[in-house]
Amino acid sequence: MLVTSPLLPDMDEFRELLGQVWHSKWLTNNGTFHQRLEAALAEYLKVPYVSLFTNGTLPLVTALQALHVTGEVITTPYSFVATTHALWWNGIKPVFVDIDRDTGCMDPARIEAAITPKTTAIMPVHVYGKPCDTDAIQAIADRYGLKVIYDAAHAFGVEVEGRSVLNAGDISTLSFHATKVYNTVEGGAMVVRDEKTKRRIDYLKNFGFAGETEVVGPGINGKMDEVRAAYGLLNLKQVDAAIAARRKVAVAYREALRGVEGISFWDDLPGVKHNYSYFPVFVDAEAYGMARDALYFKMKERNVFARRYFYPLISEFSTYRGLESASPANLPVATKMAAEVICLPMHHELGAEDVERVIECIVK
Ligand code: T4K
Repeated sequence: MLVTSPLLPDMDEFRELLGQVWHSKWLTNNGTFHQRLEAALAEYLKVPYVSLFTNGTLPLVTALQALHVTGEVITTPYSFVATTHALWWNGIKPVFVDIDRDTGCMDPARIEAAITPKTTAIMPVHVYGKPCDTDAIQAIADRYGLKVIYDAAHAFGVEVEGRSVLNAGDISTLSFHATKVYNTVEGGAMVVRDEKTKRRIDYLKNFGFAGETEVVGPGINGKMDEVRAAYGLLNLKQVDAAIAARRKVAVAYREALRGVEGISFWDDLPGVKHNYSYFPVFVDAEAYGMARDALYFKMKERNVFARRYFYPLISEFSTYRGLESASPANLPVATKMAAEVICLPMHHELGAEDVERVIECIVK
């Protein structure tokens, strides 16, 4: 049993759309499926504008460029490595701050002390789809004149009090990788507030071309093709059902694991529409009587492939380890969480028997 399984569209329906792509002979560069998916996603996600990308890393790289972010950016070490790599690709120095134990997201109380005259932006992550404290982060950004770019790779469809979390900050980015709640095989998107920015992003993801002969900046090739946009349109029809199935799994895990000594997890937050993209549990080695890694390998022996997302911390990888802010003393909460976390299998196809098998590994 793997940690996740991709949501796949109906093969016949996909074949039908593929036929349309073949017939049109228009394969990429802002084709009709691309346009339709952008509009459909903006509506589904309750956001003003969506610009599709070929993966979830390039919108991060492009957002930083589009907002002219330079110098230093305050970010979290508790994420997938792409978050910090996007800064590196822009020649920006990452400054890591610690996270909040209750959400896994950047702790706003740690941000101000990390601001220097070189700081130009904050790049938090709604990790596991848990919303950051966006009000607190925005208040600091406003006070210091900083941009905010949310890596919302995990936050597809997440809402707080009926409003999309993707509307926070200046820009949010999404990943539609095969392992995500909603996927287009590989894919991603940027969520922007206004038409002018959307146009600029559309230029930048197409090498900077604004028309046949004008290039407005050093853009990149970040475009999504027609085949994946068509696939994405079909997956959008079934993503609600997939999220509902994931929720059932989360409820079953919580029911079975509540009260198991040394195992903790998060409950749903009031007022939040979650997407159940991951189900992290935390292993207190002493109280549980077994370290996280021992449990992870025990599960593996039983063919239950959980994952240690996000271990090691980004700040522990060789590229970033030398930074002052990467020291474990600066990141005690993140360091502890990375040592304790294990993400249990979580996807739309897991049945009661699968859940039972996972639980048996942990409880017995
Ligand atoms: N920001 C954040 C916060 C992110 O989490 C990510 C990506 C990004 C940015 C960048 O977005 P992208 O550029 O990737 O769109 C996976 C994904 O590759 C990555 O997209 C994701 N985050 C990260 C958290 O997880 P791996 O190395 O763990 O993937 P892999 O190949 O080990 O797959 C995990 C499990 O999924 C496998 O055990 C089996 C299953 N699987 C996987 C694939 C690819 C399938 O069943 N089918 C498949 O096709 O990184």
